[in-house]
Amino acid sequence: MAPPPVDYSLYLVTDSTPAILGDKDLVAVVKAAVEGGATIVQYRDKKSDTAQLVHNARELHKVTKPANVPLLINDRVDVALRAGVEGVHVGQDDMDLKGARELLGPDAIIGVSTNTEEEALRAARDGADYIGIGTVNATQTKDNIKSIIDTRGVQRILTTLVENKLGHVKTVCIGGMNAANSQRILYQSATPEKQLDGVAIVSAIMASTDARAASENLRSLIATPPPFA
Ligand code: TZP
Ligand code: MG
Repeated sequence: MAPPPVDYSLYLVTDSTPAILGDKDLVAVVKAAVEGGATIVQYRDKKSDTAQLVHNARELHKVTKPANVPLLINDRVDVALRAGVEGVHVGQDDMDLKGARELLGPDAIIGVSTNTEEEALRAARDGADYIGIGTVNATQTKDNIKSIIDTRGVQRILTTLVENKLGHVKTVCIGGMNAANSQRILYQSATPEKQLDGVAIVSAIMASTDARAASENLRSLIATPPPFA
């Protein structure tokens, strides 16, 4: 049986650094976010060693799996395999998509970070389930940002996918997304043929003192057209 369709609408990307997570507990914050309506979670952790990554991934999976929320691992296909989670998210400098697909199999969810039309086309052609499009707005959360592409850049990528008959690939945008801008950016980046499937968020959820309420609020904003639409 084919795996169920994935809901990308509120895509939580974790961050365990003190600047964002503070002294909160990673698993507790993700649990609250899932209760509040996060639809998919990416465990992103650039600091922990492999054993810790596998441990944390398993703990996070105990929270996401019963809620039918897919858990993906950033960068590390080996960790995804060991923890038995639903997929991975790879950047342009990580394991290539075809290699990840070979290791994880056809049902795994595989996403790729993209910043340009060329990167988006390549990821879609190579069989990405979704692409992360960014960086949309300036953000402190990520080092080495290539370029800020704004809603126009997102729209150019959506248009290019459709023009190349790759409109089936799912899309989320990332970078400085929050409750104040998500509705507008979803709306303004849309083309007549294709719109974003969701927003990917780190700090607006992970740094919040109430991840559940933040997620509930974002989920309802995302589901509602902006007042000026
Ligand atoms: N990729 C592009 S921007 C970004 C990543 C992982 C970080 C987004 O974090 P925030 O806090 O939602 O701006
Ligand atoms: Mg990466």
